[in-house]
Amino acid sequence: MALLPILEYPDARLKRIASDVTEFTPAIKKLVDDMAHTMYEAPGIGLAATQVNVHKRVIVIDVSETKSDLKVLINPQIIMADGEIVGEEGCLSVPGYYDTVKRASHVVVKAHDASGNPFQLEATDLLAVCIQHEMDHLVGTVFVEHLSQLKQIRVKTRMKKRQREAERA
Ligand code: GNR
Ligand code: NI
Repeated sequence: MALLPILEYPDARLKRIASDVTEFTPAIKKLVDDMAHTMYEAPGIGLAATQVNVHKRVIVIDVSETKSDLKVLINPQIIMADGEIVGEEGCLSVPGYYDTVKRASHVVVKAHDASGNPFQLEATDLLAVCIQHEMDHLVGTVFVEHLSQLKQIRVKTRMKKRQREAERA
């Protein structure tokens, strides 16, 4: 299993739109394994393929306390969303920055697993938030893009400074 490098905002590659997975090949299974490993190692509660510069509609999520409930969502589609939840979010592509975002509090999503089997998942609270955060990545949206323009400029400035410092180190 490989640890995959995670793109950091405002990298232009985070804006790419992911394509549907059309064939459930061993390469897709390897991508899912590598993404799960990368998510657990980070550590994070979700990871979208876009974040590891693979522009396919693949998400891994594990919001369990014990990190023992991996969910793999390929070609996910939200078929129902209702309610509202305002919660603090973070993102592995925006390390060190957290802010509140408004999301649907209850979603039903249909997706395929790594073998191509279709399933539906009903989610509330943190899992619902995480699904929406990850699905945003697949269409090129990072959570900070839900914040005010002023905050987006501040986050960009902070991230660019961080990246310059990392280059010097
Ligand atoms: O690890 C993560 N934590 C998190 C917390 C609140 C809302 C969403 C998330 S997802 C994030 C990992 C990540 O960046 N996924 O894209
Ligand atoms: Ni994220």
